Parts: sequence; C-alpha cells; structure tokens
Amino acid sequence: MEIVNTEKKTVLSLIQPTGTPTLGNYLGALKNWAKMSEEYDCIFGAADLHSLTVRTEPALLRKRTMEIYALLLALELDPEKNIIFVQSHVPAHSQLGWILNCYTQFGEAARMTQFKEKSLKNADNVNVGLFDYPILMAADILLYQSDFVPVGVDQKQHLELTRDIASRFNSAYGNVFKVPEPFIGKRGARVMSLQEPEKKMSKSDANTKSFILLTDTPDVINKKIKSAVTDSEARVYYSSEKPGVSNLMDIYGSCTGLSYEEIEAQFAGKGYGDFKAAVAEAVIEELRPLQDKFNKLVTEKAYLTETAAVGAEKAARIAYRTLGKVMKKVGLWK
Ligand code: ATP
Ligand code: LTN
Repeated sequence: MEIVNTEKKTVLSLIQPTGTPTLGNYLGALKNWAKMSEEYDCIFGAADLHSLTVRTEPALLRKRTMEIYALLLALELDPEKNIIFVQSHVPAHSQLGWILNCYTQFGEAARMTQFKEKSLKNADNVNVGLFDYPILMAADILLYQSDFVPVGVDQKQHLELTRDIASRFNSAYGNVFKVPEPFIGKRGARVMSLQEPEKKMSKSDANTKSFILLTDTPDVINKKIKSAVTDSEARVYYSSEKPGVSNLMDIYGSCTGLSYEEIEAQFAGKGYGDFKAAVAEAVIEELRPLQDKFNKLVTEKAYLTETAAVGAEKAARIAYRTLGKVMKKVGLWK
C-alpha cells in the first residue's frame, strides 16, 4: 500500500535529540505537528545526525534519541497513519546531503545566523558538520517532496536556503524537488527565556530557571513561572516594552486559546501573582496528558525499536525514489 497519496499535502519536520525538549519546542513546533496530522500526510523524526555536531556521550545520545522518538508518539501521532522515524536509520539523508553540498555555495552557507551563534557558543568545537547542518536539513526536507515544514521562527533562514537550493537544482535539471513552504504558527513561534525574555527559551541555557522542560513536574513548573522576570508596573498587557509579561501572555494564550485582549480583560485590576498562578496552571494542564503518555511509552523499549524500524522502512521507500532521480540527473552511474 502506498503511504503518501497524491491528494493530501505532505508535512515534514524533525527535532534534534540534543536534550529534553522545552515548552518552547512544544508550543513553537510539536503542538502544531500534532494538529496537522489529521489533515496532512505527516513525516516527523528525530534528527540524530544533526545532533552529532555537538559532542555528546554516545550512550546519552542514544537514550535521548529514543526519548524524542517516544515523545513524538506521545503527541498522539499515529505511527500507522504517519511516518515517525529516526534520521540516521535512512542513509538517503546523508547521501542527498553530500550531493546538495556540491550545489550550495560556501558564501550562502556562511550567511546562516544559527551557524554564527552556535560557533560562538561552541568555540572549542566548530566542526564542519556545524557549518553543513542546514544543507543536511535541506536534504531531510527535499527527499520527501514536502509541501510544508512546521518550525519555530529560528529555522526560517534554513528554510529559505532549502528553497534556494531546490529552485536552483530544478532550473538546472527539471522539476526534481518540490519547493517547500515554512509553516510558522502565529502563537508560540518564539517562546522566550523566563529569566532573560529578550533571548529565546533554549534547552541548552545554563540557567535552568530560564526554561520549562516537558518533563518538569507541576511543582517545578509552578516555581519556575513564579520566578519568571517581569517588571515593576504590575499590570498585565502586551507590549514590546514588557517582554517578560508579553512572553507569559504568549504562553498562556497558546495553552488556553485566549487572545491578548481576553487575557488583559481577565487580569484587569489583578497583580502578577494571580497572573503567574494562572499561567502555571494552564501550562501544567496543557502538558499533563503528554507527560502521562510519554512516561508510559519511554519504558516500552521493544515497542519503540519495532515502531522506529517500521517508520524507517516507510520513509526509505519515499526517500530513495527522490535520491534515485537526483543521482541520475547529476550523472552518477545508477
Ligand atoms: P536549542 O534549544 O538547544 O538551541 P533547539 O530547541 O532550537 O535547540 P531543536 O530541538 O531542533 O533545536 O528545535 C526543534 C523545534 O523547536 C524547531 O522547529 C525550533 O524552531 C523550535 N523551537 C526551539 N526553541 C523554540 C522557542 N524558544 N520557541 C519556539 N520554537 C522553538
Ligand atoms: N534544524 C532544525 C531541526 C531539523 C529540521 C529538519 C527541522 C533538522 N532537520 C528538517 C525541519 C525539517 C532545528 O534545529 N530546529
């Protein structure tokens, strides 16, 4: 049976197993993925090859990859209907990645702001993989003829590079790749640090109070939100002058579906104490079903291994079709 039919559009996204995902990863990306799985043919995966750009103890990387995989299943993404897989299980990603390297200019890759930021952060290990990271990401996307790629705002530039590579390749060789569109949600696309709300919430932040992890207990979530940085005005409204409060409003709105106006009305005349308590409660309730499912699934190693093997097989069927075409077009003996 064919998995990806021609009527439904294809949605693809991957997440790196670099640590425990945060509320930012969830509201910015994962929550949208879960919503899209009814309407689209979805392909979601763990980008373990991308994670090799940062040195990690091998056993830990393996454990995190399995955890991220369990988390994808916990989002209620049905592995029968969708493809849920691990990037390194489908070698076509590395193969197309190499070919696309030869169709990307050094100067284009050097413009990527995430590379500049990450090389400052990992100054002792600025490896070639870190530089090449967006081209492997382009391969992930183009192999599956993806229509939409749901990501947080920080990945927009990588998507633009992917589109450039695809269009250039298509003008040289005919229509080989579908040119994908980014899908960036209106809410939660950039959840900010709870301690420095000018910076994005990041799981690799040294200050553990700056993020909420998807595995945090209700008690920890309460404490972290209580200690979130706000301002001295004690009035809840959305403004670029109030990044801390605006970030909490964004989080609250993403969890409850309320608009900024509705939130302002709800907390009119109330202080930050009441507001923060409500935000914490909303986050706890939002994460509860996911956490319950995740905690159960993550202990079922045999099921995870089996499901990942099925996912890789389904993914490979699509990926190798595209790779075969590309190989022929560029003149590899096939
Ligand atoms: P790190 O936090 O270590 O910098 P990362 O979380 O950005 O890494 P990934 O784990 O690959 O990297 O991100 C997975 C998805 O989560 C991506 O689509 C990314 O855009 C999104 N994302 C990450 N952080 C945030 C955030 N603070 N707000 C909204 N979306 C985010
Ligand atoms: N680079 C992304 C993770 C990622 C990805 C992808 C996202 C790897 N391959 C393909 C969308 C499509 C990140 O750091 N968030």
